Amino acid sequence: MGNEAIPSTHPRAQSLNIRHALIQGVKDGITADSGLIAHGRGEAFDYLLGERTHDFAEKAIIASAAALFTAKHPVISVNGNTAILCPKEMVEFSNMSSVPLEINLFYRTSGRIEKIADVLRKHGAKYVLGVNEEEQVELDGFDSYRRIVDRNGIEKADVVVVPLEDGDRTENLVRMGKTVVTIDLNPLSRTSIAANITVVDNILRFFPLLKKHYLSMTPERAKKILDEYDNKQVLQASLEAISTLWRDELVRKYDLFHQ
Ligand code: PTJ
Repeated sequence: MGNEAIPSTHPRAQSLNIRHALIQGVKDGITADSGLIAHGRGEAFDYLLGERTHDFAEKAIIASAAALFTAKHPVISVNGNTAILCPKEMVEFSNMSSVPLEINLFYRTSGRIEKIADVLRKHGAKYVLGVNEEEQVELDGFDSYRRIVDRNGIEKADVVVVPLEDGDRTENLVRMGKTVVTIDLNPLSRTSIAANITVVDNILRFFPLLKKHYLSMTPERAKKILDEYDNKQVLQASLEAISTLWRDELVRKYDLFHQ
């Protein structure tokens, strides 16, 4: 990720370079143009969260590792933003855990599916679903193109990871009895509230931590973690962090709010 206009010394160089990687993703037909707006919303929440993984997010990541570890048919849904933001780390996790990656798009076109599949394969992905039309089925109750899924992936999955979602799908998947893990920086989104496990963190920081916790999982530990996990508590903690973090930071940095 890099853009010649952005000096490496710029205090927000990394964040700006990520924007440019997504802009390039749109130019290359990988990311949806709306993906840039979705990213902007995510950036705003990340800013409010101090751009770091909080304890409540790590708790949710540990629960995600436990859910994937104990699942019979886990799957990770991939869209045009994740394909640009974290292809290396996502593929590394998928290959290591044998959890397949299924391309499932809101703004679905066959061209975008092929291009995203190319990105994943270039990074060495062994398990890519959602590309073979003969394996596609349509789920009931979904109005968007997200209804088109792979029979070996989302259709039969018991645990589905849905990063950067757009709403109705999570509610439907949960209604179907599937466990949904989402990664969404906005704890107030419909997806965040409907999911069984909500990781309020940047997808950029998610997969390395998921890998670490997955590697140290055991069946007994996974069961205990899932029995004790409370997603409402995680969402509450994230809202508290958003409302207190910046007040504290601003007081310290700029002496604001002091009379
Ligand atoms: O590639 P497609 O066609 O499947 O389309 C994908 C997008 C992202 C365009 C589509 O799913 C969409 O419109 O999503 P929304 O409704 O804008 O929701 C995206 C959510 O992801 C928002 O709640 C954002 O706050 C959040 N988000 C954005 N960037 C990140 C993020 N969460 C975690 N990490 C991020 N980097």
